[in-house]
Amino acid sequence: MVENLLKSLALITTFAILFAGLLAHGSALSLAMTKNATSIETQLFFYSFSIPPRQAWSPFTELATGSNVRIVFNASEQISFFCQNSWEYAQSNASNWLNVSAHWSENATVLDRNYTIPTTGTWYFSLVNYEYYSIDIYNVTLYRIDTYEIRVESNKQNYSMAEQATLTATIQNNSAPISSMNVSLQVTAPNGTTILVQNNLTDAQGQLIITFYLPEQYGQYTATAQTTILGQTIEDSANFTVANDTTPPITNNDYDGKWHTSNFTITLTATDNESGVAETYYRVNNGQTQNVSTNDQPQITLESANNTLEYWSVDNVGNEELPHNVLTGIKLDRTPPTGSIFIGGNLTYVNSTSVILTLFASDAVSGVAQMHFSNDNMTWSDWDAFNSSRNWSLVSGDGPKTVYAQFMDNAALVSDTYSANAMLDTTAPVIENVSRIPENEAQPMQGTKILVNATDAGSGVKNVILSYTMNSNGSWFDFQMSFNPATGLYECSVPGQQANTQVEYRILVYDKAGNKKIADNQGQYYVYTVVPEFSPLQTPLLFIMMTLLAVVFGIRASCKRRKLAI
Ligand SMILES: [Ca+2]
Ligand SMILES: [Ca+2]
Repeated sequence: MVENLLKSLALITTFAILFAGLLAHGSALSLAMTKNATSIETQLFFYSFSIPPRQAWSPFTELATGSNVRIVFNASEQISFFCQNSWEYAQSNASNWLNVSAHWSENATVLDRNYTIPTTGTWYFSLVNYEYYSIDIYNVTLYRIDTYEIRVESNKQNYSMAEQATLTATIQNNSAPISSMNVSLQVTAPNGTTILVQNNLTDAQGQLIITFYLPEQYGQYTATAQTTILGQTIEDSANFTVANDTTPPITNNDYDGKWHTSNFTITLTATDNESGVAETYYRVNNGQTQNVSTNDQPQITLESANNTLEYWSVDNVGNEELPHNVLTGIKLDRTPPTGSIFIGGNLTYVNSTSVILTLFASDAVSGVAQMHFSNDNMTWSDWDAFNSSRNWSLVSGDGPKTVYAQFMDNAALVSDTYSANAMLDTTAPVIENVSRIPENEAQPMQGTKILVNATDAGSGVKNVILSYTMNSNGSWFDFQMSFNPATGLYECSVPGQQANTQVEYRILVYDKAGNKKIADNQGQYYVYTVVPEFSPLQTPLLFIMMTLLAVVFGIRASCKRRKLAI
């Protein structure tokens, strides 16, 4: 009953407490644990009330991104159940609550939380009391936590004698912008004397930059920057050296001397034992001068057998490596070779599994180095030195054959696969039905037609030759037989011969793969003879007639001679 009454009372007693507690502004300091940073808490508001409101709001507070705030909530007595109480913070548009809240369920009298502001803006802090517990006193305090940090740097780690040096001191605060703050800069020389003391205000970014000339004294110098914030002194120091250095750096490269097949980096490594390396410079193929700090290590991107790299380093006091190093013959080839393959001189048919391959390949950058072959595009011969021809064995068995070739360049890039096709035909043609017209003897000067049926199932008949000789005199005449589509036979005529001539002939058939078949009547040749001009019975009669004619003409002649003599 009492609780409900209190809740009702609280519900209608929503406190508008904006700006309440503002008068409680103040500063609480906490000692920095580190030398170059300190945290300082500034109280932004304080509010105290005895009956918990439904909702309590803080005043507007401008906070930067990354600002740290701390909220401390005190109750006058320990309470066991505060889980419905919630602190939240929101941007100036209070309806746009961020999903950041601290629900308190601790059995304690103090809630102490730190938050980091996510976005720059004007912020409220609000207590929402859902349960309306009656506690004698609530105290709510909001602090901003300023973390100041100081840093000093020299523009170089190593200077040469009497060089101009630049020191930069920077103060940062992650909870509020820096306004001008006083910074003391001091430099101690190697012999312990103080050579510079400057007290100046920083700019709005918290920076103080001092440029001065170093004395002629080798060794290590120390720069110290110091500032005091609300009684807290923070400082930072940095060392730099004035080096006794007359020796330039030495720069080495890691190129392996080999062909590379993709763009690659040559790493330059420089050493300087005195003041240290300030920068390494280089020029690729006589191009623009570049440096490793800005442009990274040199890249070789031009396909060539002779890229060049000129490189050198400079140390921290300006000694330059002279003469510059020049690396030549840097090899890059990204392009595989191209080529072609032919079986024989581009044969369509072959009559043996042993063939000669004819090869062409080119590679513009590193050159063709090797080749290998395959009958099935899976199992490959060993790599051999490239040659324009090579003996090769096809897979046995008549039929279509393919030979595959690949070529490798000197950078070990392998070409596409090239191939050549040929028909393997190891089977000789077939000869049937050698015949002639007339079938038996020929008359003197009568031509004789020879006919033959020649076929080849593999590559086909290329040509059919009739070869004949007369009277076994050792001289053979060859005639190309022509195909007669009407009869399906090859035919050729032997010219007419003199009487009593004996003609021997044979037929040779070649297929397109070069296989030969001879039909020669089992080595006996085909034979026909030319009959005599007259029959044997007519011959004696002819002789008698000729003799009689001779006698008659002989008598008449002697008579004439006799008359002349008279
Ligand atoms: Ca040096
Ligand atoms: Ca190539």
